[in-house]
Amino acid sequence: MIRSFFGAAIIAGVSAAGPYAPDAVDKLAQDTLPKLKEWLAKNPQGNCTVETAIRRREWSDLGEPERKEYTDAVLCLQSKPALTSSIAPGAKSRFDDYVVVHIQQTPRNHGSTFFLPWHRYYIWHYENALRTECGYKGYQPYWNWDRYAKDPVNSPLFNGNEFSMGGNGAKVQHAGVQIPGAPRPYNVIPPGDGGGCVTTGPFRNMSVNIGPIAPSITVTRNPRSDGFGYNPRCLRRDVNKNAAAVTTANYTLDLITKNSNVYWFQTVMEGQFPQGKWGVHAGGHYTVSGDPAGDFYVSPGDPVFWLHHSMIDRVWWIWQMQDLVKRTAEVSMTKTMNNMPASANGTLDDPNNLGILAGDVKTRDLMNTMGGMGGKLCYIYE
Ligand SMILES: *[C@@H]1O[C@H](CO)[C@@H](O)[C@H](O)[C@H]1NC(C)=O
Ligand SMILES: *[C@@H]1O[C@H](CO)[C@@H](O)[C@H](O)[C@H]1NC(C)=O
Ligand SMILES: *[C@@H]1O[C@H](CO)[C@@H](O)[C@H](O)[C@H]1NC(C)=O
Ligand SMILES: *[C@@H]1O[C@H](CO)[C@@H](O)[C@H](O)[C@H]1NC(C)=O
Ligand SMILES: [Cu+2]
Repeated sequence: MIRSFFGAAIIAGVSAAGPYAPDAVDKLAQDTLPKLKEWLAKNPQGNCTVETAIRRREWSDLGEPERKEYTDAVLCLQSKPALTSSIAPGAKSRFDDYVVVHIQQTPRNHGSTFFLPWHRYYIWHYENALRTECGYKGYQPYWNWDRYAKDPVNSPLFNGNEFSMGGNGAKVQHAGVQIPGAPRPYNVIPPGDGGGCVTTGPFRNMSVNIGPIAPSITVTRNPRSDGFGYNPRCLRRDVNKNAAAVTTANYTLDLITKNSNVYWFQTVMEGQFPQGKWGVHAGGHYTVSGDPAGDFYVSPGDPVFWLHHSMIDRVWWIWQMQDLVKRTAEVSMTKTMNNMPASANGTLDDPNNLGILAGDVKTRDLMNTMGGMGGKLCYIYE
């Protein structure tokens, strides 16, 4: 039996995938967990302690049956009727509802104060839907990019077996991903060996229903200009190690340890395209690529999105643990993407909502995974 670095036993699954030795970011998380305990001793959060907190686990640390329970729950969400069809006639399922909300709020929640807290709320709500509406007993898994970066196509995430998140797309000729504003040679992520429909794994039959809006490959246009019309098509991917190359642990470790304020932490994470730096955020999205994963607006419509953004949230959590007093109270940037149109600086009192799915939660209440939202947030990453 192998023990994970937070001491919880991992019994199943390890033999199928690895085991993966802890990387430098895992070690940093492990080494700084005592700071979280210290902070909690001074700032008790009711019943939420490191011992009672939910544990979000890495994909291949889940046993194969647990991975299947997760993908079954996602398929279940894709089979339940949508709540948003009055806004988006193309939305056909509860899964699509989340895509609708992301599309509506893309310009507000990226390159703005809301990027990290809003996505924290969004993931928590989705995890909760899987549990309460689809009987899922586990928690949201994350994708530790480093584990698979060298060979993502053959990884437990994308190898296409029934315990994966689905395979690569069929090979089609395409030009790779254009990175706007980046200098050569960083203006294009060279293509991988996919680009077509995913034909293996749990999501081989899934229908992508809304969008595209800003596709990175050629896709039939949506009948409506807002992307909310019905446009059923296959899930397409171009699992791409060229993009994954900027998500290895050394990039993530630098991101966490070399950026001591949230402005730079978030800026480096989201990418500095004019400097030719894609960042781990774009790097992870374009490791999947295709449609809808490569579409800035519609990306949550590829089920892998949720594992990627959980890693984004985990990296924020690890960064916050380095200086909890300061970093659970620190926001920066304005309320609009790249401050366009110009807007006021964000504050801890600004509201975040999930459209018709869930109401306002102040940014302040999303800063702390241990007792935030009146105790509803209580999780760590293992
Ligand atoms: C703590 O208490 C709240 C409110 O009673 C409850 O919703 C939550 O599930 C509890 N959390 C834990 C970790 O026991
Ligand atoms: C996909 O559809 C085929 C044909 O209807 C069916 O036999 C198969 O079980 C489905 N697989 C999944 C993973 O949904
Ligand atoms: C990370 O390691 C790779 C491979 O050794 C190297 O090419 C890259 O420059 C490193 N990145 C950083 C940010 O250190
Ligand atoms: C907004 O934040 C920037 C950067 O921290 C700061 O320079 C500026 O003074 C702030 N503006 C207002 C109106 O507070
Ligand atoms: Cu993202």
